[in-house]
Amino acid sequence: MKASKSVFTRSVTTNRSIATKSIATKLMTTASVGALLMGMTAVAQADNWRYAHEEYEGDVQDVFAYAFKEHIEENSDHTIQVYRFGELGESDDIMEQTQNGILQFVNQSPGFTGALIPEAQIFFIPYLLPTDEETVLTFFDESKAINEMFPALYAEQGLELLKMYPEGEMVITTDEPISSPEDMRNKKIRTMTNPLLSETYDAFGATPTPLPWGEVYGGLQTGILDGQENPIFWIESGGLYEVSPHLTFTGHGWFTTAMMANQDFYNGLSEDDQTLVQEAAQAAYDHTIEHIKGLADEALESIQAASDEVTVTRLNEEQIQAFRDRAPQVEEAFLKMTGDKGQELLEQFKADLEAVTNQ
Ligand code: 6CS
Repeated sequence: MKASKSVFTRSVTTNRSIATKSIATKLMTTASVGALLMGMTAVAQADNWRYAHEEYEGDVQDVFAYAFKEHIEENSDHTIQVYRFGELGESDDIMEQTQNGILQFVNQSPGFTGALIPEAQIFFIPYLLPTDEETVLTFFDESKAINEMFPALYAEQGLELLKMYPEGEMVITTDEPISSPEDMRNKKIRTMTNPLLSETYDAFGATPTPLPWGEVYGGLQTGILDGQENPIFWIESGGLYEVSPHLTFTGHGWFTTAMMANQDFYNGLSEDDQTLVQEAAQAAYDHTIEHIKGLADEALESIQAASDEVTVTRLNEEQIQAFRDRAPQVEEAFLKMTGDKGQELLEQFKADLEAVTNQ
């Protein structure tokens, strides 16, 4: 058992709790959340910081958030209140609350931020990142594109980017086994809500269907959707295998996420507190990277133990090539959407990848 799991208890979410969370999410508007939190501000101390993320108890973003909280609280008098998925709305809601200064910290994935910061869609160019975990982790640690160029892009939206990190390799789940772009024809595949991911699934031969997370389980259950993509730990945690049981490892990308602060809040901190926040983000990152090692294998074992219906297809090189052949058109679409800035980022991204691949 991983150290992180013994510290932060993990719970598997049931269908019913997902449905309940989804309904609660719909009922809770950004305005009502704002009013609720503003009310709390009146009684809360200035050093009680609010931090929302997109996942459930024990999931990767939750592990990061609690490690961040632990570091802040052990090294200062400040406290952190963590809000999980659904408590304050969908991913776009918590981003809006952070930009408005209602929340101090947020974890939002480029899958959603791509609509706000087009360059963040770079993670959805298929086959850009390798599948080898060690290489990917070194890339995130050392990449100039990640650690120097992205902070400037987030700053344009009033956000202080603190960390970007991978959560796991993307796996496609569908209602029947697939092994080629032809098998994807007419399949309505849910994507996170950024335009480039729609281009990817279009290129893969499917019908992309962008939706917020709260709609996914129900969509698969009712047949409105035929499939989706996510890392294995989330396919287990969200119970997606129950309603979308055929898993395909295509090797086309990683689920990446980002943790950030409202920039006005961050700039208003004392130098000591800025250092504390940076150190807490680094400690949370180190802890989370250890947590994700082996997580996918462990989650896949749990899925296979829980369901006889599940099939797992690992595409061979030739089958992967059929999908990889469709990547250039997505890269072109990325460049069209992002212009010179996107081009510069992509060039640096590729140079950084080459540097870690040749190590
Ligand atoms: O597919 C999604 O929308 C969700 N997937 C993960 C792994 N985290 C949060 C995100 O909302």
